[in-house]
Amino acid sequence: MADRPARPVLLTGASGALGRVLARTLAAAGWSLQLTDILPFPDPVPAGASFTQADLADGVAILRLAEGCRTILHFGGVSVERPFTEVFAPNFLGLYHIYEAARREKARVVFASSNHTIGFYERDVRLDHDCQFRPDGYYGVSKAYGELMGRMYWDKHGVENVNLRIGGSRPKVDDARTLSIYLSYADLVRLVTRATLAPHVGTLVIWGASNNSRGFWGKDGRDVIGWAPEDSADPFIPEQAGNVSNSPVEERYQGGRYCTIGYSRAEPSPREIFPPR
Ligand code: 15L
Repeated sequence: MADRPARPVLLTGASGALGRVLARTLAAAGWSLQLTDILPFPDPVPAGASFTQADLADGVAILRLAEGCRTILHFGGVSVERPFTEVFAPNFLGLYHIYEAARREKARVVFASSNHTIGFYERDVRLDHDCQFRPDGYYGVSKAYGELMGRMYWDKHGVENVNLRIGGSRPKVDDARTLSIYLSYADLVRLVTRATLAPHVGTLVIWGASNNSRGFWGKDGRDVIGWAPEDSADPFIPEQAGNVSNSPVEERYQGGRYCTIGYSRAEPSPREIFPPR
């Protein structure tokens, strides 16, 4: 199998933390990249790439940027919990623009979804990819909607998509929760590479986590793309296992701190109203 796509790849969110990692490493691997973000690109634009500043809410701009691309790596939009009115244009309207562009170009979408689609599951529950959504805020709802949009565009229009339910992809394991959700940058790059190059994917959900013994997540579509994580948060267990907050809500749920933002229940919720299968 080829180690790089035959056609250009559109990367949204190129100026964000994960976008910058992907831009640098995929360009170094010889990929032809069309980079975009609402913010300027903070690094020198790598060889083989071009950068265009654009707003995901501008559908015409997104259609133009996607012209000739056979893959859209959609890492753009709001990436943390924010009020609904701030999430709406980039993550709901923008996602629709991405899928319309993919439909027109017959492109595959690789979507940076999030663990916040299922953030209100307790931490001792092991989830498979077909569990029900339990988003922990408007951001999580926007990512669940993005996955559902992928389901619909595959069934209705044959637009392939791989939904990466990313845990915590950051340079360091910085607390106890991250021991369960950590995705190293190297595992992320290999995951995006496989999701792009695999010959047929249909519509898939894959947990974006390294090989963490304390992980929350089980079955998913990784075998279809031939990806397995190689790194692990485990070496950081002695250093980080005791690094917890003093919030019972944060420590109870997989989504951690996001669950506490705007939380207004007086009593803890009963366990497993929606038991996982
Ligand atoms: C996410 O989805 C965010 O994009 C990232 O910034 C982290 O907050 C991560 O989740 C997390 O759950 O730690």
